[in-house]
Amino acid sequence: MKELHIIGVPSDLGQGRRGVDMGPSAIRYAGLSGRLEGLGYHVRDLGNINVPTPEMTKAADHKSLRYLPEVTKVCTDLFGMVNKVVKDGHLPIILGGDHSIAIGSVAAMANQDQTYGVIWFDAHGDMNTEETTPTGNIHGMPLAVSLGYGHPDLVNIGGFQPKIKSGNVVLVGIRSIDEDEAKLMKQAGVKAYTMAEIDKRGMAAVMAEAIQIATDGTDGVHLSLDLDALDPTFAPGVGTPVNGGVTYREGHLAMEMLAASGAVVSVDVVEVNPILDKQNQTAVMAVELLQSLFGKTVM
Ligand code: B3U
Ligand code: MN
Ligand code: MN
Repeated sequence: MKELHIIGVPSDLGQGRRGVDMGPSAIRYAGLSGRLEGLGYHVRDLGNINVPTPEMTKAADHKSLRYLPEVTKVCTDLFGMVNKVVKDGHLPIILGGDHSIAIGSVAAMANQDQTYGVIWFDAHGDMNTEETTPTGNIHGMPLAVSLGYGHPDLVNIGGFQPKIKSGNVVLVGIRSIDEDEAKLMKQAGVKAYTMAEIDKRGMAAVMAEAIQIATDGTDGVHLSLDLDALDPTFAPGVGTPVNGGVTYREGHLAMEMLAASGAVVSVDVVEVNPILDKQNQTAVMAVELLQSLFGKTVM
């Protein structure tokens, strides 16, 4: 069995609200390593990537790409670290931090001899660019960047682009898309399962298709799990909560189906903001979802 290697990225540079920088601590405090060891895995925690705090930097001098140099550096460092973990034969679990960090982790997975599909759990499309962003926050852009759209400093992390092909990329859980972002999603040809589709067809049917798309002709799947995909009832501690999300049971079903597929080779767990929580409940939810993802069953 592969070892699971945990990497924390305490970054809140990619979004507008403080607190997601505490995500890695919150998820560790919720017992991640012990829970995964309880499932029989060898777990190694590699600690955190060094991330500057917003107070250290000259803030928003780039209005439509806030903290561009800092985010680029963090993602480049993460690229190096994840790249090494995977080349050494281990499975990386990357704890955010805001979702901008996925620019680094997806880049590392794309840098391997194998090719991987991507399943992106999110309330949002994360398909904005410098031209379409309403906020300037880079956490609204990582999927676009991975597909080759966006600022060259971000798109070229790792020295090649695009990182992924739209034919093997799936969004699940979306319910908040900006107008021009939707245009790029269509243009790029990314398959997106909205909450309406999950309501109509059920999570099981949606996930079966999502896994099919992400594994078709690939050697595995990178799961990018934004906790805001879940309904705020179950995951209130996220930077930008949106009502009408994935339920506790649907979330676990999705993770169990991914576990059964045996396809997952790397995971991001992002946007956990414990400041907005009661008793660390969103990090606890994240850890429970990871238990299901790594094979926890009832019997
Ligand atoms: N689409 C908006 C809001 C947003 C994106 N991702 C999150 N929020 N978490 C934006 O800023 O790009
Ligand atoms: Mn996201
Ligand atoms: Mn989101």
